[in-house]
Amino acid sequence: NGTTAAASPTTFVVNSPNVTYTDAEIKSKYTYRTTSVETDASGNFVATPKETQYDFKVDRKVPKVGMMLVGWGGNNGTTVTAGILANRRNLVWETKEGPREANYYGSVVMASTMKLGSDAKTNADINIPFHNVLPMVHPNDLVIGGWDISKMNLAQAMDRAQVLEPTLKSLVKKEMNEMVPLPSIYYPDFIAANQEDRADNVLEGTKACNGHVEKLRQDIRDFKAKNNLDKVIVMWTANTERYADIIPGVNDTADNLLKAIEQGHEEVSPSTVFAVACILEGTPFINGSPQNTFVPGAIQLAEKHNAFIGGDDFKSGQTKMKSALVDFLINAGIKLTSIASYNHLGNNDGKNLSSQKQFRSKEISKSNVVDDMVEANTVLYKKGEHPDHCVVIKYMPAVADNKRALDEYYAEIFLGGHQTISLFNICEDSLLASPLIIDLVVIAEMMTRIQWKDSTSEDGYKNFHSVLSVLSYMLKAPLTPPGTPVVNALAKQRAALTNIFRACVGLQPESDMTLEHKLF
Ligand code: NAI
Ligand code: DG6
Repeated sequence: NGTTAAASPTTFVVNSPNVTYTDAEIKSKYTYRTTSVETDASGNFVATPKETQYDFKVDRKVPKVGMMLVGWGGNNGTTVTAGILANRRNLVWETKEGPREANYYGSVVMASTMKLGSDAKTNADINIPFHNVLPMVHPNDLVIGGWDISKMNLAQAMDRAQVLEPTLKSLVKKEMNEMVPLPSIYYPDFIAANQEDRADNVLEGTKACNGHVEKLRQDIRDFKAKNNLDKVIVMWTANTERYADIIPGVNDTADNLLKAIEQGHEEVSPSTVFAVACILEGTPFINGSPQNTFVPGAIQLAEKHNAFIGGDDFKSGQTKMKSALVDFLINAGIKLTSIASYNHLGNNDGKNLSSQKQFRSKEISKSNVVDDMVEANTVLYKKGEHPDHCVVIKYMPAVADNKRALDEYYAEIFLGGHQTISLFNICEDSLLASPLIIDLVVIAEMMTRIQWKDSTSEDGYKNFHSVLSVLSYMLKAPLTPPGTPVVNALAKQRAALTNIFRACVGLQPESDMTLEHKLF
């Protein structure tokens, strides 16, 4: 009857000859169906359905995972830490609106569901929590650590952030008092000069060097050993840096980048040094900020070492709305002609972004998010035609973490008419970013346990490509394997994620055809 079944069991098995389960693994045989298009002699397209057979293998053992945050003492770092502690302990706290309990709202992994299929008797949709599709780590079990150039313990840093309710803070304060960030690398030229007064926890040296790479690698190893971890994921949630210049011979290849670090070249940023340390250590590294951490040499180094990287820039509020709304407008055949995006915020991120070079990094990542959608609609847009798009960010200390984002979307509609849509989006920035940090860590870790092979080849199983573009949903400027397209449209990004996970258990992509409700 098409309605959603009331109660959905949270675990499932796939009953198919193409799927086998052992205690250690889930193996699936999967037919990937695409359409190959050629142009014939008269210039017409010829579309040919194509099938490729893949084998997927999922390691079922959920490891003990550490999450190390660069910028742990910042607003995101303290908020995600307090949030995980609150969830782990099922905390409830008083607010002026009544008691609130810990949750993972805003996390695709923890708070969204996926349609498994239709009830065999009633045809009602059966939905399961996304977290149950594959054997993923539970965020409550993450062991948290990290670095910061500020030596405040996490309880003081949480106060500095001004994000959480005092009642919640009092419940996690004792534990967070004991958490102190490791000293980090600080190359002042890469972040705003106005950040200098918090840099009291820094390693010696203001330029990249092998010593820094080795120290960060040792930090990861020590953290792993001390907490008896199987795996660590590192995430950059530190200040937005300026872009690094791409210089031939310096950061254009893996070897040149390593040489540039050894020689202390000034165009190697702290975030790139972290990335290199993680790659060499075989630790997945994700960049939550907009700068070009992954210079070509860093990507090549990751490929060489078969290490996982992902980025860039958490897609939390305004840009998430944009990548959904623009997709809707253009797919509805409405010709978007301009987007004016304005923000003001008063947290330390806003303070850092009040400096022109750091703002420029953010401006780039916030501006490119509509390109693929515009390019795909050749009916509305001529080749090279693009909507005007302007991004403004202002620092307004009084509003602290409660970022304001105002957007005007201006579009051309039927017969020369116009549609203007205005959005006013107010949200605590770090409460939106924290669940994304969790999703990025959980999904990146899951990807380290998925392997594939071409069923028709003699080659054995291998990893997904080093650049984890499957993380795109959570990121404003998704990094993709060199030479592959960037997908910004939010619905497509989610579909890629859910359908790849479905393929790993031998399920077809989620189809919204619902023929069972149309053909009878
Ligand atoms: P924040 O300024 O509160 O925290 C950043 C922390 O990084 C600070 O504690 C700072 O001391 C530390 N830091 C700076 N350089 C460092 C280094 N080299 N090593 C270690 N620590 C270092 O900023 P917030 O709000 O936590 O945001 C963090 C990053 O995430 C920013 O780049 C921001 O643009 C980005 N972001 C935030 C989003 C959000 O919704 N909150 C969304 C998208 C991106
Ligand atoms: C002002 O835009 C500050 C930024 O750090 C953003 O708040 C952050 O990048 C989130 O951006 P968005 O566009 O996803 O809300």
